Amino acid sequence: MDQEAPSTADPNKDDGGGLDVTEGPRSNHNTESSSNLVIRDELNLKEFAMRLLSFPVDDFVNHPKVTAQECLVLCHAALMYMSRHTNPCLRVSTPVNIVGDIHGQFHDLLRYFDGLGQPPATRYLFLGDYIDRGKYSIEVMMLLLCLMMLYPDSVYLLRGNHEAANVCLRYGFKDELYQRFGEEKGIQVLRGFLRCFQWLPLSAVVGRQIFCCHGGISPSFSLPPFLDCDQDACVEALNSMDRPYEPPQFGVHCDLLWADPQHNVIYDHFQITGEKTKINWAPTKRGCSFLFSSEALDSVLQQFGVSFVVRGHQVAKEGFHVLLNRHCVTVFSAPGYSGTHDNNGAVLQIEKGKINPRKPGAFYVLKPVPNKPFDNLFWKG
Ligand SMILES: [Mn+2]
Repeated sequence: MDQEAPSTADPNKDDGGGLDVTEGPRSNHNTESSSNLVIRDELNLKEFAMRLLSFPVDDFVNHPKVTAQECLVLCHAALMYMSRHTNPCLRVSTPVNIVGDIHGQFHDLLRYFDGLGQPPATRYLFLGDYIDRGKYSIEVMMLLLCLMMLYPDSVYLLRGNHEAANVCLRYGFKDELYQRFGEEKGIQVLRGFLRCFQWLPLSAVVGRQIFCCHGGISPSFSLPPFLDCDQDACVEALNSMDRPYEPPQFGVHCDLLWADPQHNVIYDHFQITGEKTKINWAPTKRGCSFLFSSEALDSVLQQFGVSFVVRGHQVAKEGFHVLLNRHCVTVFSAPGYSGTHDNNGAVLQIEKGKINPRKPGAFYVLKPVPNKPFDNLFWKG
């Protein structure tokens, strides 16, 4: 079905039925006839952002009002926006705050905005994993998509491995949508989000000196089309990928979403000669992609002409973890992750201008709020 919200829809009724955003980008996007709920309109986007931004950070019982219809309309608008205005590899200028995994912890997202400033006055690059685990994933995703469209020069979003059908059906997001909107509307909204996720950019280069992605680097960077490429040619090769897509099980797009750094030296266990062989890429327990060594990282840094890789994807006790000769920075921004960890959350603050190749920036750290009601905030298991 190729249609917007029917013009006969009652704006006061949260009726997701009939809103089937099934197609990709369309040129004939007529918001006038689509619905009385014209969330694409800038004023209404602002109103919607304000509704979420003004939610009290200590209210762990209620949710801000977000309807199924608003989700569908905003997802489609975000899909249209990303297909027209983003590349798979973004260029982001400084100053910028780099935010790691949020995982449905909406209150903590608001706490970062309180501490560091709201867009557009403050610029943010988010490294993905907005959803799952926490029970406010709808609010996190909707606010960030909304801010991305309102403030294109201040809010940049990358895809995380959780922004994919085979992951978010299992770790809470699907259940949250079903619980909030009922099964019938919930599945429509889920489809809308999944279609939107298929357009999220995968990587970014900050100030020409930092490479950012959710997971990590790829052994595919030493193969065509990346072989012998400098930064501009690598970015061009990354941008040649087709969207929309679901993350594949192997290859560069899988690695950008799933790879992890490995601090210790990795040895090959296949010992025909009895000698241990040091290797730079090893299989991981996650079931796809690789662990990468310091040497593997250094060759990719040299190829891209950057000083650091900044990525999320792994819980860090302090909210951040600097490793591989200080060339790889993990940023994890969900304090008290999943209700089962007592980790801090952190955001990496990159200042304006040239980046120090020894130290990319400072960390803004949030401690977990004690005694939060676990059942209201997190999915079990
Ligand atoms: Mn992840």
